[in-house]
Amino acid sequence: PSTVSATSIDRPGGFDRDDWASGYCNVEQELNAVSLRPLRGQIPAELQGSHYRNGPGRFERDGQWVHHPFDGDGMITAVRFSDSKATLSNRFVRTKYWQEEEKAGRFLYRGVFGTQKRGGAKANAFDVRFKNIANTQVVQLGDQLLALWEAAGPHALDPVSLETHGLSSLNGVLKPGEAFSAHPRFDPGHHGEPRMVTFGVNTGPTSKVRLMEFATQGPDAGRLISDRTDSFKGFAFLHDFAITPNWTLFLQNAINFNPLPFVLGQKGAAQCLTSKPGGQAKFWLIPRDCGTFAGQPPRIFDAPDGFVFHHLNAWEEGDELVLESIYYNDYPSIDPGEDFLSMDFDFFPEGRLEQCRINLLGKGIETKRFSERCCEFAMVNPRREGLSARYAWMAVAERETGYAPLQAIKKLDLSNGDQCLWSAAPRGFVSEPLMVPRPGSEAEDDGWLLVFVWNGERRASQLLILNANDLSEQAVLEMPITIPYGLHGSWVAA
Ligand code: 3ON
Ligand code: FE
Repeated sequence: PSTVSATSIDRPGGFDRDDWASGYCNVEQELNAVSLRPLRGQIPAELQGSHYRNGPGRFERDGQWVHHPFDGDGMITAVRFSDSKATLSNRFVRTKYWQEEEKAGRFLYRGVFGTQKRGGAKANAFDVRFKNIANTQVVQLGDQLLALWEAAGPHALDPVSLETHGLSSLNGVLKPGEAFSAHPRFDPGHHGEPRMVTFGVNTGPTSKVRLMEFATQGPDAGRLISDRTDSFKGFAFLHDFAITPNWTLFLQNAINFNPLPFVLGQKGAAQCLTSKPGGQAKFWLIPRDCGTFAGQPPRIFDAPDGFVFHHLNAWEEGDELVLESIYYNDYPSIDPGEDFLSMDFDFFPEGRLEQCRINLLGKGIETKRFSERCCEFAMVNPRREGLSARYAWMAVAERETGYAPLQAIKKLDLSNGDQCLWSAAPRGFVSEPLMVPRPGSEAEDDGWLLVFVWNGERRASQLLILNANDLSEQAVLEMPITIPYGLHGSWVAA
């Protein structure tokens, strides 16, 4: 495979820890439709729509830092593009927890990833409430935006003002407190109309997966059109899944959940997840109601070793389902004694993209690793969701092996391994790239990538628009406020 660098890299693998750490900062201001002018380049006229992002916006209260960035309250960022102009709005999700803690000026709740109330284990013991901080993803469904956090229900927001309406049952679909995944997948129209396919998990010694499909267009938008629930043996941490026209694919990691340290106030719930030695990961394949296998029971197959948060894509090929995922050697946890800002990168597992062919006739699986380079947040052209795709875009480390912060964007040709890189190193750090196809385009790599970059030199957030085909820089917009490293984002075309 050949490597093309779109920019030169003066210090391969090198970065400054303070530059990196400065990207975790409280957001102090909320803006409403403030104009953004490009620092360089031009906003393409065909780029018309809204880019929504979610991610932690508050890391510290009263001098106490969250134990892990995933415990930060969700803040929504909206960048709207129209006629080569852009505006920025941002607003915290007014969860019940955010409102109470804002008033008190300090943390009142434990975070799932290890943030504790002050006062040690004693002050935290037996407080087993989950703080729904609505920080993981934001998507539009019907006339509402949904701020998602996978262990509880969605918060509905106004798409224009970003005001929080409150927790939503989605017109009675969800029971109070029911978990609703932060990783909906958008079926581009494999069965006619486009749909949002998503799930909720209720886990324990057995795990129940509720699969839901919602209409996303026309007067029906937001209506539940399919719903099934299946039970599986064992505990499951299912952060993400993948879809094809006929299947949904889940990977049950081989991990245990021992909640005792959580109950005793010693650890956050997510710190109680540990790899199951000698355990066997499983694929859970659940047929979609609109497909050929509707109504049939799930199929279960052995999965490769390793821990997976995110999948890239999946598709059907004869008797096989092919699933591409980012594998870690182990569940990456930050222990109670560790401070995330001074964590030792050398002991953190790196994520690597692998393709797994699952034979539906039970003839086994076949796995291939695309690259050793640490990656996260990968996606294909959204029109290829569920179909075999030639290209993937993802955030990667600057160095070619081992764990390191994400500083570059990679376009990977999945057919031959060719790659193209755009790098923000040594002083820049990237978030999840979002691929937006050019309206009416045919070519799979015709469009743009929207990437938030933390510029460590300027201590500023920038939104980068790259051309998706060659990762050449189209425009750089500097934000008037700092926007910390986020989690996931979405695109709503105008
Ligand atoms: O029984 C419970 C089931 C459950 C759903 C156990 C539990 C408390 C652990 C739980 C809750 C899980 C939650 C709330 C997960 C939230 C995950 C989250 C906010 C983000 C995950 C992101 C994953 C990755 C790989 C991000 C990587 C980011 C970078 C490399 C860049 O910094
Ligand atoms: Fe995720």
